[in-house]
This record gives sequence, C-alpha cells and structure tokens, in this order.
Amino acid sequence: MKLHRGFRACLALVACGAIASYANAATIKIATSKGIGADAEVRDHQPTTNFGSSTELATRIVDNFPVGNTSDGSDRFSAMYLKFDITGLAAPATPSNSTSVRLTFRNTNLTANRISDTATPNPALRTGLAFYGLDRDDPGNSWAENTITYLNAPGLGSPTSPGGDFNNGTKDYDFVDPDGSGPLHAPLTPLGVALFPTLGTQNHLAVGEELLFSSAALNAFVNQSLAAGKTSVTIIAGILHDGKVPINDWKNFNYLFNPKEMLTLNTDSAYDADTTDPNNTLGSPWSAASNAADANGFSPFSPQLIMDRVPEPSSLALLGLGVAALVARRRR
Ligand SMILES: [Ca+2]
Ligand SMILES: [Ca+2]
Ligand SMILES: [Ca+2]
Ligand SMILES: [Ca+2]
Repeated sequence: MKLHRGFRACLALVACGAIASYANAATIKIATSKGIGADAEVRDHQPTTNFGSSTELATRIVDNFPVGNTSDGSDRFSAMYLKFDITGLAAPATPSNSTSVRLTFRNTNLTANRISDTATPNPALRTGLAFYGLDRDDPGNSWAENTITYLNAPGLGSPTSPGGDFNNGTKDYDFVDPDGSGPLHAPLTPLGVALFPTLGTQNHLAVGEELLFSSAALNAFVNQSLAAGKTSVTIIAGILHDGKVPINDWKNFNYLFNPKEMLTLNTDSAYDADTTDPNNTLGSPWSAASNAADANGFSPFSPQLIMDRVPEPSSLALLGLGVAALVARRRR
C-alpha cells in the first residue's frame, strides 16, 4: 500500500508521541525488604512483645468478653505494621496515578468459610482487610521493626491511653473519622478496604497468591508523603470484621501473610485450582517459592507498595488529537 508522504510523517509523529508517552509510564515496586522498610505484627494480648523478626504477619480478632472479665484474656486483636522505603523517590517526585499495597497469602487453609459467609449462608458477604495510613508528620514514623509492640505502636490508643482500652479484642486505631464524629486530628487516616478474592473453582486461596489493595485515598496519602520529601510511609492493615460478627469461622482465625523474613514460602501441595476437574495437577504455583531479596532489596512475596506512573491525561489527549488528525488526513 502506498502511503502519502504527509500521512507517513504524521504516522511517525503519532508513533513517536506514543513512545514518548509510554516512556514516562513506570511501575515502581518497593518491598518491605528494601532499605529502611519493615513489617511487624502487634498483638493486644501480648502488648509488650515484639514480633518484628517473625516469619509470619497475621491479623485476627475475637471479642466475646468485656474488659475486666476473667475471660477477656482469651479475646484477641492483632494488626500488621508495614513501612516502605521511599528514599530517592521524594520531591520533586512524579505523582503516581495509581498506588497499591500487595500482600501474599501464607495460609494453606484459606477455604471459603474463612473468606465468605458459608454459615448463614450468604456467599456474597466476604471479609477482608482494612488499611490505614500513619500521618506523615507523626513522630511514630520512626518505629523500628525490632522494638514495635502493641503498647508503643503509633496510632493505637491515644496519647493518654497508649495501646488503647486494654480490652482485648477491640480495634484501638486512633483515626480521623470520615463522618466527623471522631477527633479532628489523629495519627491514622482510613485508606479503604480490600476484600479477600472470591474462590471460584479453587479449594482455597493459594499460598503466594496476592491480596491487592488500591484506593484514591492510598494514592493521595503516598503522593503527599512523596511531595513532602519523606523517606518512608507507614501503612497499617488489619482484619475488616469486628470480632463480634456472628460467623464463627471468621472469629479468632489467624489470617497470615508473608513478611520479608519468610524466605521460602510454605509448601501448598493440596491446592486445587479447579475442583470441578478430577485430573488437573495439584499444588500452588508458588509452593515453596523463594522470597529472598535481590541486589536491589526486592523480595517477590513480601509486602509491597506499587506505584503506577501512567501517561498523564494531557499526553493521552494529545495522542488522541494526533490520531484524529491522521484519520481526517486519510479521509481527504
Ligand atoms: Ca518483619
Ligand atoms: Ca474483650
Ligand atoms: Ca482493645
Ligand atoms: Ca481438581
């Protein structure tokens, strides 16, 4: 096919425009294994114990008894503290258009009853994780992996009540309530929720499979920290339901994720991707996979902060104009 010289020039321009736009696009993945990154669980019933070097990150909740009751000791709440090293990405920084937190499953028993309501039953009702951001100017951002505990964790309790209400099984997050009923200033900001994925034909969620959380609030939270020249961001994740939910299979279940210390993933040989097929090969594709960090401090199954810097709407619009011009030219 013969192309008009002008048409060819235009085509080249559009192609160059497209390449230039996508050259600006980048996905940055930062694992907790990088630099000053950290991951640690904190537990209310062991309020002075540090779990920073554990090979599991977990969250659970059950609250059957009030504070003071002798059985309150059997109640539980634990949350996960994640610190990501954003050194070198700070101002003047390219804002991200989309930001995610990625966790990977450590359990070999995340069956339907742990994810959705199979008791009532109401399969559409699922639990998941709630995420919070620690104020970028809070002095608690300096928390250390080998010293953080429930009692000293930033954002749990209040300045007069560190660690919260000393009632096991209640979430003690100190956050700004979006409806205005809570405090005007608090260390934590709610960033949103990620439900556990639906199972489909799987018998359970696979070891190494991802739980991906993203929201506009998370994107804004991270972009503001970048613009302010911060070197790290702290994000807290905990189980979504309240520990009083009438679904016993959710209560006190330890939802486990892989921290940077989990250098080899669990073996998950009973994983079945298709329970409708009696002949498919069993086993998680990530069974016993390596989670060792590479030379850049990146480990593939550790908690990750993922920033997508996609082409700006303006350059996409320009690209669209180029295509429109091309089409107009061809019609002549
Ligand atoms: Ca850790
Ligand atoms: Ca309690
Ligand atoms: Ca409590
Ligand atoms: Ca099967």
